[in-house]
Amino acid sequence: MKTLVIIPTYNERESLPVQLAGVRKYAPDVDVLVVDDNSPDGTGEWADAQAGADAHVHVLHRAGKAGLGAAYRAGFAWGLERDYEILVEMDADGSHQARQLPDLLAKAGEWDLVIGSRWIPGGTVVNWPRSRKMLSVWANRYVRVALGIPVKDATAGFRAYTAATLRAIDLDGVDSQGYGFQVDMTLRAIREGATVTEVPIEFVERAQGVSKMSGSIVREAFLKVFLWGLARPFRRGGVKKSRPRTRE
Ligand SMILES: Nc1nc2c(ncn2[C@@H]2O[C@H](COP(=O)(O)OP(=O)(O)O)[C@@H](O)[C@H]2O)c(=O)[nH]1
Ligand SMILES: [Mg+2]
Repeated sequence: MKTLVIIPTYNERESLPVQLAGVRKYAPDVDVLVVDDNSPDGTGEWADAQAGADAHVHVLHRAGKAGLGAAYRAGFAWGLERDYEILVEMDADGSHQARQLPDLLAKAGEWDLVIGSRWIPGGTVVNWPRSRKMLSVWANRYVRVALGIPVKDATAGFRAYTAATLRAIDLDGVDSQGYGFQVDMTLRAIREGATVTEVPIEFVERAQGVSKMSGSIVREAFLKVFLWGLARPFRRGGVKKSRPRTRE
């Protein structure tokens, strides 16, 4: 299937070369779209040079840092316009390992949404202190209970959507960022009747560069999940008949 891996970047000049080489190695047939928010460190220019030398590589330049969610929305629109059938989200920093991309792609299409999961058997996180692991585990339990969805790692950002699923979602209406964006997209996909599966991944904390996630992004996610959870009993007609199916 015609597949696009979307990699959002902001100051990933050290990480992106490794990640891009990995994707080209482990999934040589897929195309890559780097969505760069005018990184001051020259990530966008570096990506342009790669695109000039490799027809599988594309770059979408945006004016300035507008957040992860906005970058993905623009990347999805770019890919849908060009009739990609599978659209993959992947970080630039090496946390999502290119060698595990084929595991996601193997189930993409068969399932509407495939999530690379840290919190199912076989999934793991490398180089996180216990406190950060606990935050993610409990945040995901909270999401599951508050929203009533069966996904074990709804905040995960390594995932593959079918184009049909993304077309069914009102992408312009998704205004969340960061972890909230991932949960928001998961919930919207399930409400559209998408089938969801999780495949175990080994998530590796970045070795180069710095995280762009902030306390305000975490707080946004917690607040939104709380509000979506409150709104649940009042929702009318939004949930499709077909139940989401998950398996591990
Ligand atoms: N284009 C774009 N990419 C971003 C933005 N914020 C984060 N990213 C990218 O999103 C990915 C995940 O961000 P990261 O800082 O590693 O988040 P963390 O893994 O949760 O600490 C990386 O590839 C970042 O470069 C943004 O505002 N714009
Ligand atoms: Mg990261």
